[in-house]
Amino acid sequence: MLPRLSWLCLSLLVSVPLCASQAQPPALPGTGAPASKSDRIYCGDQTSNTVTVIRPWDNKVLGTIALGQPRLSSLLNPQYVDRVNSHGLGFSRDGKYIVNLSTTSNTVTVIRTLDNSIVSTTSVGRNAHEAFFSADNRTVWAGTRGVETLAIVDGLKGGVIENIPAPGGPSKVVFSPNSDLAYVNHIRAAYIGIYDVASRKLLRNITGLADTFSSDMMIDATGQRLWVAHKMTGQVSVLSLVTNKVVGILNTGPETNHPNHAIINGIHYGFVTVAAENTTKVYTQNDPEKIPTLVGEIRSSGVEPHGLWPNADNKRMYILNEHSDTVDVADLTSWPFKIIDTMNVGQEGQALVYVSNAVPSGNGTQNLGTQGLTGKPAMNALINVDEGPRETSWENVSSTALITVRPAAGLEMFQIIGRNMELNATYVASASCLHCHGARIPLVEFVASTPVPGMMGCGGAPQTLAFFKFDGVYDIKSVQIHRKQDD
Ligand SMILES: *[C@@H]1O[C@H](CO)[C@@H](O)[C@H](O)[C@H]1NC(C)=O
Ligand SMILES: *[C@@H]1O[C@H](CO)[C@@H](O)[C@H](O)[C@H]1NC(C)=O
Ligand SMILES: *[C@@H]1O[C@H](CO)[C@@H](O)[C@H](O)[C@H]1NC(C)=O
Ligand SMILES: *[C@@H]1O[C@H](CO)[C@@H](O)[C@H](O)[C@H]1NC(C)=O
Ligand SMILES: *[C@@H]1O[C@H](CO)[C@@H](O)[C@H](O)[C@H]1NC(C)=O
Ligand SMILES: *[C@@H]1O[C@H](CO)[C@@H](O)[C@H](O)[C@H]1NC(C)=O
Ligand SMILES: CC(=O)N[C@H]1CO[C@H](CO)[C@@H](O)[C@@H]1O
Repeated sequence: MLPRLSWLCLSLLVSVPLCASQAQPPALPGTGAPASKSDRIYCGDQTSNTVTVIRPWDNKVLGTIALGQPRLSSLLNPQYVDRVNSHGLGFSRDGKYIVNLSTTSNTVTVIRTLDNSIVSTTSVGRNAHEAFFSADNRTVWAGTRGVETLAIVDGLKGGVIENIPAPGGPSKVVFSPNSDLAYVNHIRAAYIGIYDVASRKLLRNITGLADTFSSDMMIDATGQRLWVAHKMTGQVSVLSLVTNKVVGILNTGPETNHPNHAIINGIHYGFVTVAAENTTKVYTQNDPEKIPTLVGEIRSSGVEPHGLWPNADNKRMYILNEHSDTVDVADLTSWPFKIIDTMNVGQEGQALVYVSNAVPSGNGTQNLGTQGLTGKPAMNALINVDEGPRETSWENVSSTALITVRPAAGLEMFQIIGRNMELNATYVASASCLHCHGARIPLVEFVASTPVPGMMGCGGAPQTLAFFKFDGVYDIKSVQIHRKQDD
């Protein structure tokens, strides 16, 4: 019943301006409201454990919503009961609610956009990752990657309504424009499950994806295209939802994060953030049955672009730089698309969503604080790893590491993304101590235990973390990493 009502509204959107303010991006041209002071952008910031709230009208960061402590602070205390690792974000079609997923504490938090207050908090299965509201603006479908089920949550009252089977570690849910169908990707199985929303039954699968691991994906405003990202292999499976088939595979690049869509001057554009290249690749795909064409890229102002979302009139794309703690604003009104502004946001942003008309009255600054807005940009350095004599056949591929340092809990969080190393070998990071006549101090030891797909014997270390006093003690430029030779 309700999905039909919303479909009716959607189908009338083109001609009935009354509904227009409700069309959320990515929106069909003419259906989304022009950018206004009521619009908001939300970013899920993992390390500061916050949601940053931005007013895109003047690109002003209004503040952050914090329900828990930043990473490390008191999370390891036996009495800590708040949420950990603010990560995925979704919203309701009426723009009244956003839903926030905490991957570590397995929680789904629903927030009222008008005043940033918490509506409900629900504990779900392991590793709640990304969720969306169905068209009733109430029921939340949440991908819980650690288990074999999807959690259907009552977003207003809180509580799990049902756990429905979704073998393979469901990661994200997106709905068709009329909300009759839900599409689900997984991190341990190479298929998209298509569910009937009303009966919550799996109708069919689309198989033939490029890889078993897919964390993120995005449907376009027409509901005809679904781009499924594969971070581990640096690819995107391009699906047609008209024929329910894989149309082709794009080799987008290492650490491919999120896709999104925009329709500009009648042309369908697909965007994909490619983190290791600090870029967002831009494709055109007018025919959903044909493989997209690469037309260019938007170079990030910062490091490791992750979540991205267009506004409702398809004139802007907002791109979150995970390792710089910034959001870039790209102008889509003239080619080539250019970055016209950059904002400092909370720490280690993952998802970003744009909600049209989120705050129809007042300025929506209630309940906001400043946790995570450190005023200190994260520092980054890309270094070559000293492998010594390599025994593998990958001596032609250079092994590198991205070092990121940002303040956390009175210390610094020292993060390493190790790439193209020797699988299962041990590495040591060290730096020269500024006050010890340059003595080199070992900082952290780690193992490159994540196999690089398609490169036998080659390993990565995607999330090495250590916490210690770095600022004022070491210079990031002095960091070195070498393979332990006795290993
Ligand atoms: C949900 O929000 C959409 C967009 O505003 C609206 O068209 C629809 O009627 C709402 N659904 C319900 C059940 O209120
Ligand atoms: C879809 O794939 C899943 C996982 O392999 C399987 O459990 C399920 O039976 C399949 N469903 C259909 C309708 O093909
Ligand atoms: C990404 O940004 C980092 C930090 O500025 C830089 O060191 C690195 O070279 C960049 N990578 C690419 C591929 O541009
Ligand atoms: C929002 O409104 C409140 C109350 O009127 C005011 O104190 C505050 O300065 C406003 N904030 C912004 C960012 O406009
Ligand atoms: C590196 O060497 C491997 C194994 O010999 C080969 O398959 C691969 O194509 C080479 N890669 C490059 C970039 O030269
Ligand atoms: C790497 O370590 C894992 C876990 O100990 C083991 O299962 C795997 O076989 C090892 N691979 C290689 C190439 O040594
Ligand atoms: C907006 C909001 O509620 N964000 C919360 C999302 O969940 C994380 C972890 O639970 C909280 O810290 C955020 O404040």
